[in-house]
Amino acid sequence: MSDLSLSQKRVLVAGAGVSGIASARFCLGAGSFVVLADDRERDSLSQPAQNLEKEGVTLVCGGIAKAGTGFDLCVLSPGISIFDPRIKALSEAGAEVISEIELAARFLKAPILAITGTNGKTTATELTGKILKDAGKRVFVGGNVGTPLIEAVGGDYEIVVAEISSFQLEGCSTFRPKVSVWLNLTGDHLERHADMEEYGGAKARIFKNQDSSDAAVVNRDDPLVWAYAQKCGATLLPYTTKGPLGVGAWKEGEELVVLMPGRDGARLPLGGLKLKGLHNIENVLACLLATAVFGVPLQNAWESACQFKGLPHRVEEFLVWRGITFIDDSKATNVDAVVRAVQMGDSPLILLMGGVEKNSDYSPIRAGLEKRCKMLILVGPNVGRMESELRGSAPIRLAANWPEGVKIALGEAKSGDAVMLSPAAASFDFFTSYAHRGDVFQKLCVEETGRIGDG
Ligand code: UMA
Repeated sequence: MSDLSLSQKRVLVAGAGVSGIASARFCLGAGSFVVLADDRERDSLSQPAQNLEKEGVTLVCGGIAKAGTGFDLCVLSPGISIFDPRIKALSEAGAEVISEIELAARFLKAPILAITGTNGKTTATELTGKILKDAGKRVFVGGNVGTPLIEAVGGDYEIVVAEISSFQLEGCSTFRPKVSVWLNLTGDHLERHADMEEYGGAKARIFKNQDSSDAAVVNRDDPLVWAYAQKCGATLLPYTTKGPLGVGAWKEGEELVVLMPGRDGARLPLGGLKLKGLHNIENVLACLLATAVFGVPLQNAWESACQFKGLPHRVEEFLVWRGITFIDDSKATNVDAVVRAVQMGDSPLILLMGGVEKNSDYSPIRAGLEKRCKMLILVGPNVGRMESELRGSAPIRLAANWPEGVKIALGEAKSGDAVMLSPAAASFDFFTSYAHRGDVFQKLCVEETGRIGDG
């Protein structure tokens, strides 16, 4: 079923989260018979999911398999793997299985600027959206960043900027962004993807249908991304922080240089940038190239980039108390993100880690800890592997929960130190999301320091 008509089609939407709800509503509007299925029981589904029943969607709860297999199309939520045996059974029975991103891409009229990578993709997506909006373009910003991409269909947009995860790319077949951006590739989500090859292969689908009339913005400094880029049919726009390239964007001393093919280049003084860290310079280089493809003058893009303060819960300094700086990096749900956050400063560090482990190799964090970490506090019940793999790189204390972790940190911290949450794990042990974890951490720090006082 690859024609565009959804009318009278039997559609199963698997997963009733934000992606599934938006997909079900879209397919219903397009005239399909829609079944929305979820493994959870009805009572634990959100009200918007339950309300869809009144609009004509059939809700199947307590097991996706209960929906049966007689469908023309299955729209998969990102949280469900395309390799799930129940999903395989659907395709064996004749259904075409696609992700919500693929569904949206089939109906979107505006060109797509798609951003993927293990880390930095939300920052790059938001910054790209800001640069384009500041330049007066009508822009939709969505995808993995939060608003389902399908909600862009039918809107009056000139450009659709989409953060795309490996989960979403798995279910893409005809998806073809005008501009793809691949920031980096390091170990993550290995609880879901069988190995790095499968994870990288899913991400590489961002290039699959691009040709030379499209552009691919790629990190020249990431050997895995660069290797995948060699098989990409799009016009490559590389960037690097390690010196000049013939074309693309790079850091040269205290300046960024951007040279688009066939156009005048620009030299941009780094001083004005509020975003900190080499990884953010990489993100900015990618955004400058991606937005230049859509004709945004480099000086204008640079002004927007300099105004951008970054996002909550990404190495966010939220409190200074008695000379101690408190940093919320709750978004660092994987090892590479923690490595980058630790590299960003040189003051003595008290680091709090912990959460739901993702079968990660923690050893890359060791070098940074050896350099500046005066105490590593591991929080929660799932930190066994972290403890054994990081032992010896810094003194370790264990905390049963986050209030206890914060108390231990405050007992240890002195003026000039930094206290940072950078967990290297998912948040679903105690929290609903990384943002929830970050909010709770900030509240605990503010309350506890307030209780102790400034004296
Ligand atoms: N479900 C099942 N069976 C399963 C798995 C899930 O029935 O085996 C059901 C759950 O019971 C739940 C629903 O599926 O009711 C949840 O679907 P989902 O996990 O796909 O989540 P959504 O709420 O639809 O949000 C998804 C993305 N979630 C994931 O990729 C896990 C959101 O990214 C995204 O913002 C949203 O679509 C809109 O595009 C979140 C994320 O954590 C932020 N992404 C990962 C990351 O950034 O690391 C990839």
